Amino acid sequence: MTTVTDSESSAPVHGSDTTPVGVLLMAYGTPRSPDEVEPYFTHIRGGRRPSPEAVERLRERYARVGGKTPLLEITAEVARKLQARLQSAGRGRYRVYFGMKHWHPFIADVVARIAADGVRRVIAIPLAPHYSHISIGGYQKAVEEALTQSGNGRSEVVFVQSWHRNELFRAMMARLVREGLHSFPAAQRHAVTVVFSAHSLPERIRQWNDPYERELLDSCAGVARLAGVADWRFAFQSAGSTGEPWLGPDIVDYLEQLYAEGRRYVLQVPIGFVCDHLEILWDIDIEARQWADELGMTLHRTQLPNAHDEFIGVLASIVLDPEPWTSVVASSDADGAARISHARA
Ligand code: FEC
Repeated sequence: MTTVTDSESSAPVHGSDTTPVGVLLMAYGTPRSPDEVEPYFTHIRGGRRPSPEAVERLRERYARVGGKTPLLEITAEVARKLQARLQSAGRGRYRVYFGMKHWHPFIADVVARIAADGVRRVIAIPLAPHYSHISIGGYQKAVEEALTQSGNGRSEVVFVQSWHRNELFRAMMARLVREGLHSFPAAQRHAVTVVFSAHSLPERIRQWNDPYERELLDSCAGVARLAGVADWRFAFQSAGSTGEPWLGPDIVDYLEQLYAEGRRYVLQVPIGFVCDHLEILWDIDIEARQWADELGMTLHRTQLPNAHDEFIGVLASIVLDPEPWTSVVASSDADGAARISHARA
């Protein structure tokens, strides 16, 4: 059961349009127990089984962050709170669901459930603010495939692709940066270097002129301006080991560079993520922090939006006006077999 709607969530509260609209929040997915690590990892790798050593290393990382990560619970809470927010704003026709790209509840199962609930219009929102063909394109593909397979007749999915320019998102991130700066003692604050970070991707994305890096830099510049931070940097994190080059610099190497520049205090702002999970709790809180400690530097990071009310407000604003963030609409025809996708201007 993946919906968090209640029996009243499709009740019209005002206006004449009573047609239910589904909101599908999509996140990466996380194993719920050590046994699930191997099949989860295999799914991430597109079905190729990882070596037993690689599985063991990954299991160990989950063990070190407490056995599992809170990604699933946080996403469920975000969905619950968004449902309540829309309901209390008189938008009872929205029904909020959530699905995952790489683990249960899979997007395909949730799309089938939405169709079974009789919901024919869906706004699909990846819980990652910047577009890249590999990551956001993967969410989109999962939705489109599910739509084709569900065979539940005519339906339309508005796919929100990239929402980092949402003003409420930027204001929230700026607040988190300011709070992060205040986590340093006043005497150190002026010497803190703000380093934004996002998940690395294979360098080959540059060959197809992927907007990922441009969007990230635009996003960081906008948030830094709002936060009043003039000197900021950007580094990638969490690169995979797939035998091909990944985008850099990696944050761990970048700390060495900052050290060489005489910097000793760093505030990391993982702007590419919206909740606590392995790439935060392991990659930053354990790995990067340990490296900073060894160098004799102090590394703090900003809090993640998680299920904070302000983030719920960001998502609600996207749901109520998805057009600026949308470029793809996918629809299945009456017999549910075909789908059409087209780019919006
Ligand atoms: O808390 C958790 O259990 C889940 C943490 C998690 C998030 C996440 C987000 C993103 N990833 C992105 C791209 C890639 C590419 C590969 C890749 C591999 C992994 C592995 C784990 C993992 N990712 Fe992830 N990612 C999370 C976890 N990711 C575990 C496998 C072990 C490893 O490489 O560390 C490489 C795939 C391959 O091998 O072929 C590419 C991107 C995001 C941010 C957008 C999003 O959240 O969807 C991009 C959270």
